[in-house]
Amino acid sequence: MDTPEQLLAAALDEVSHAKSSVELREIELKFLGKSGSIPGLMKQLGGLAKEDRPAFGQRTNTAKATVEAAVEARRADIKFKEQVAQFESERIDVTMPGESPRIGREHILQQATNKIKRVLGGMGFLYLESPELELFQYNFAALNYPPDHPAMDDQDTFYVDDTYLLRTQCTALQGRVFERTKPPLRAFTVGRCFRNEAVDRTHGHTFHQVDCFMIDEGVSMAHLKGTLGVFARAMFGDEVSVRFRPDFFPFVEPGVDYAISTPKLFNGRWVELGGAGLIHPNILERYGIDSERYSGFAFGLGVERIPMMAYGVDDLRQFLENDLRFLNQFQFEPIR
Ligand code: FA5
Repeated sequence: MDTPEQLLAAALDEVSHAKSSVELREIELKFLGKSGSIPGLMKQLGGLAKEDRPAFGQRTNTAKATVEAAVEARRADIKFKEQVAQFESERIDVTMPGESPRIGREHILQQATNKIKRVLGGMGFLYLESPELELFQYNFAALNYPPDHPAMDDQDTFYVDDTYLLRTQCTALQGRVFERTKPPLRAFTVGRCFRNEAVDRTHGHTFHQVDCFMIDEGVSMAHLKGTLGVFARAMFGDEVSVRFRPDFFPFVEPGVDYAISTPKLFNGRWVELGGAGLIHPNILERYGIDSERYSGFAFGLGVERIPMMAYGVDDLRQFLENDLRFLNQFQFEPIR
């Protein structure tokens, strides 16, 4: 029969050779578990002389405590080694080149649109949207185009039926606003327009426009000029100048087209941006706005013109061709 000291020696030997926490746990159960050999020593008590029992019990407890301490110490040791091994196997080489994530960027026309929204929004114009599939009524009739007027030929479009068409100009927003809102008002929109055009480097069948307008008492061409000047400088830089020339649009009187020039762009050549003017009194009256008391200005321009001028892109068809080699070149910032 084993003595406590024999079991203690055997246990310490095995513990010291345990190689893994699993193995150590088995050894712990073998010597210290409920039916382990050290607690099993107590069964011998009955066979001992009464006076020998306390000493035997004490030797057994000493053996048990010593083995417990040895197991704990060994466990900590093994755990440390196992962790070191795990860290080693999972080591990350931070010097290895990473996989670069594919980060998208906003389309160049969206970047230009965001900038336009910030600038006009910052000047107190409310951003609104109106449908691309528009009523003939808002695209033409409400804008003072007489029936069969040749001005509509300049904006030949895609008719869905006699009532609906793909809008040719963002100016179509105006009637929708005037019938719901009384002056003073300031609003603008940016969106897609469509024309049945002979497509070339500066004309697409699908393009984008800004349309911006305000109505208040005493609004004059001076306000239009001032607003367009601030807008152009915010978009293209402080050195830009704006030129106005008479032009005809049925919904403005007087009507102008406007161009900008800056020494940094196209050697200072004038580049046309869009049309503008004072909102025609007929339109104000049609919407119950007293044209003696109120007046308004409106201007529109092609969004494509902005990055074309900022980057010297000479063919707007590239904007919608989705060639990433082209699109990835642009991070729109004003030219300063
Ligand atoms: C208009 O569309 C008027 N609605 C502008 C306006 C608004 C005048 C408010 C007065 C008051 P126009 O047809 O000229 O006007 O177009 C304005 C601008 O849109 C052009 O200068 C050009 O920059 C752009 N644009 C017109 N057609 C196309 C096209 N097919 N492709 C690309 N851009 C175009």
